[in-house]
Amino acid sequence: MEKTLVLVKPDAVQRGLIGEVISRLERRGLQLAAAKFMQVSLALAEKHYGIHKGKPFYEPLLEYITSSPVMAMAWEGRNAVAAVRQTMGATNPTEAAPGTVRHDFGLEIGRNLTHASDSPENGEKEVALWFNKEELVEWDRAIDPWVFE
Ligand code: IDP
Ligand code: MG
Repeated sequence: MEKTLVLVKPDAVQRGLIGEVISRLERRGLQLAAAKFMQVSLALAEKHYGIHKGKPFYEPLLEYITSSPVMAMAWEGRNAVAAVRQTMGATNPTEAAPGTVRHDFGLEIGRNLTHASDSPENGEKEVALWFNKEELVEWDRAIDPWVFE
């Protein structure tokens, strides 16, 4: 099943929005595969955001993601990557669609509340970067026939 990494970033944790984000993904029908509340090390932040190295927002981004704990999660489901990106909204909260997390709770790109993998390949890679095999829970969910055709 397709997996995606979701981070409830430090701003959203500080603002008490962990439950809000989880609730939206749960209600949508996505299935939780792993979760941990953690302080992100600089080394992990650099690996996770390596693709942005050299960009003007890279250093502030590392500072942001390591500034306070995050809630890291792996979610799965058919088309989980696209579905979760849609629920989070566009990177810049003032461009995110109403009803998305970033629109509903954010105003600035540098405090945009969540991370979500941007492709199935990156979903696999990022879940593997943040979670080891024992942390990933495989379970059968009784409501699946009522979510997936
Ligand atoms: P994404 O999180 O929607 O995938 P990316 O382009 O991958 O967006 O950027 C990663 C993160 O870097 C964003 O979520 C945001 O926190 C931060 N970021 C991106 N562009 C800017 C910017 O122009 N200014 C400040 N922060 C930025
Ligand atoms: Mg990205």
